[in-house]
Amino acid sequence: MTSPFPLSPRRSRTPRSLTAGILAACFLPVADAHTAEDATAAFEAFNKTFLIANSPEKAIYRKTSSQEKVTDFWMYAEELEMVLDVYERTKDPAHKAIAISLLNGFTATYGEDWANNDFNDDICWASIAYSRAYQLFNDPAYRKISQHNYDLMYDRAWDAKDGGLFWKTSNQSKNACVEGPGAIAAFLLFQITGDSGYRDKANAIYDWERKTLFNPETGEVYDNIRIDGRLGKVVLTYNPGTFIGAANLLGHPADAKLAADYVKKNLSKDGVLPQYGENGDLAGFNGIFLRWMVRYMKDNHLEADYLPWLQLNADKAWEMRRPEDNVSWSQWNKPTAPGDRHSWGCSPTVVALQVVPPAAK
Ligand code: 7K2
Repeated sequence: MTSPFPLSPRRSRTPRSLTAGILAACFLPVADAHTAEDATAAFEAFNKTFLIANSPEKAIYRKTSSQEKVTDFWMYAEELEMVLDVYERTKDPAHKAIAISLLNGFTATYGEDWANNDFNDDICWASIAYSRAYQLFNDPAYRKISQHNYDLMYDRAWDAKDGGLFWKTSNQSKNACVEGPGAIAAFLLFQITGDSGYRDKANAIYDWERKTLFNPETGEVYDNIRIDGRLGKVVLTYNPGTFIGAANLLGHPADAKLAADYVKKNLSKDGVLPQYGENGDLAGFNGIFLRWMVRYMKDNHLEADYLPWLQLNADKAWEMRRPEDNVSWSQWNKPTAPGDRHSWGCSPTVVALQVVPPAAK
């Protein structure tokens, strides 16, 4: 694919011996390096394809590029996080305005009280998004929404006898997708309210997840445990992602390293994160992984260990975009197909380009 920025250096033009040396050193395939301009272009392309503005103050993301239907609750919550990633990078008032209109669209669609959503993880994801929105924009309404819904989730989800948050209100399993986000959401609430009770909750949830769903021998973060004690042992990238995020926030960098190294060495193929299909929950998992992985890397100054690998993923994500509209899906080993696309499946590319620092020129 021809680069829209012909002046930017293309690694594929480096002399063969040097390329071979780089390859031998990192065992990673080579892709064109992404730039800050690409990161903005990716966001603009996503909005052109998936954003529907009802008014200047209210917008939503649609589920697919061919339908008006709004994207599902938890996918929308994570797409809000994607937009906050954009604003954190650019601090551009125009991006702030887009974020606020989409936050308005979220509450217009799903309300300010989420008690009728049976998925405890959904409430954690959205609580994280609203706490982050408060941290960035200082509007107390966002803090209130986050706190109110986290509290009602926690009251129904925490197992006072055995520990852990139940995934759904039917209380049949405890899943990493609620534990990691539940710990992160509690810690953010501690940061924005000053109430140390939230820090205690974050620690208790994290400790339970580490004891129950984490394998310190291998670094695996398992998906879930059912009430009959059976473990669902699949490792899906968003779970190590939020485990790493919580471990980093709560002061357990050695745990974060084990989980990160497992994803790097055992889940990536030729360095590229798993090729989750675009249709369904898994489609956006690599964006969640990258958000928390990069934060951990930066906070602990581990660029030498992880940055080339993470840049490879961001670069591949962008390289696989469709030249006609710059939209890129979730499978970074093959070019984005023409036709109808899912917004959730196209969000990890946008996240990757925001959070992964571009290679220095
Ligand atoms: O089984 C859980 C989880 O443990 C697993 O990792 C994923 C992916 O699937 C569910 S969680 C995904 C969602 C299902 N639809 C509605 C969403 O709100 C919900 O959280 O296999």
